[in-house]
Amino acid sequence: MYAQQIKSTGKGVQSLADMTPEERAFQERIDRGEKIEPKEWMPDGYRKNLIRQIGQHAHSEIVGQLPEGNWITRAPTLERKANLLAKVQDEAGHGLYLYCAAETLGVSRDELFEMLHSGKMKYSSIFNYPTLTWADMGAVGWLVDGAAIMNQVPLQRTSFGPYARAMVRICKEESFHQRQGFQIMMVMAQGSVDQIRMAQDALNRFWGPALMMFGPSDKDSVHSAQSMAWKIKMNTNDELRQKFVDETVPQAEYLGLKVPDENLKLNEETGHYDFSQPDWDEFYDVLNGNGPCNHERLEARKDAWAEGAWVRDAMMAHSEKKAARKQAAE
Ligand code: FAQ
Repeated sequence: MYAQQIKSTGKGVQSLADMTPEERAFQERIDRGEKIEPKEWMPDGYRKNLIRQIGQHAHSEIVGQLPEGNWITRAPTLERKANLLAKVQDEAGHGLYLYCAAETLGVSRDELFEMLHSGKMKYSSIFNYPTLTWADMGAVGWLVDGAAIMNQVPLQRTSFGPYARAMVRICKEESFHQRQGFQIMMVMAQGSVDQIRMAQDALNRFWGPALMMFGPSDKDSVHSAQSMAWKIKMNTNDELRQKFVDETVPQAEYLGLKVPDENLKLNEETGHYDFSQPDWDEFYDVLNGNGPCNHERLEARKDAWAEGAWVRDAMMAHSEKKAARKQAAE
């Protein structure tokens, strides 16, 4: 069973008239733009949906270290190695803030990991693709972090306080990551014929999967309606995908690279780019555990968990010893 194999659980949005007085008061707080804090009353569905989204987000940050970690020892210069190492460490930090935010909702970190390892919880589809060349480090920073920020900047205004606050710091770091990736692409795109070819190849392979990061099209999105009513999500999947395309296409043009989409065209009437939808069959295939790296990524996480057992045990033993000493001294 892979992490991506899980049935969606969303339901339709309840109208104000169908709500209990408690639920209505809660919804009105959300509508007024108030933040919900962990110890306050919240509907069960709100709590569950947040645990699902924040948990998936945290897992994505942690699994997301793997494609780039692959390149730390092979980065072309010491400076590039140091930058990439710092970026991968940042992703670990993002995962930790997000696990902490999820824990405030009453789920433990052990439970969250168990759900990842047993396949009950997802992580972003993008991390099931391999990173084959150094140019992929540019494409990941530019496109993957670029898509991540597009989705996460609005989440700074999400209704759940700990999630919104975690997003503020995460977005600052992600935007640095995006620039780091763009700068790698810029050097490659101005380099030798082989380097330009590698940069174009990386864009070709990551474009579609980056578009998939925003989730299924709005008509197929299970959670959007309720999540937006609760301000767990601030925009629909298609809105953010369009925004990403509109911002990224001019950047590709600046690099002298071609976005791999024959239908891509600025629509003078709407002021937005028309573009081809990504391959949704491939998206669902990846979600069902059949992407090129699903198995490898999940095994790496399970091994890391097993190998870290002695650290967790040692920390527990240390804290128990400290607590016992404190109790004896009282
Ligand atoms: N991959 O009803 P919707 C990053 C699932 S962080 C896998 O539209 P929703 C940083 C979805 O869970 C990247 N599964 O779902 C970094 C649901 O299944 P469920 C992660 C996906 O939640 C950069 C089902 O499909 N960012 O990259 C995907 O309303 C570089 C139906 O979909 C976040 O998590 C997908 N792409 O919208 C790290 C941001 N899309 O749960 C290292 C927060 C959908 O019912 C290097 N999350 N699904 O079993 C969100 O904004 C939302 O959860 C969406 C999905 C937009 C991802």
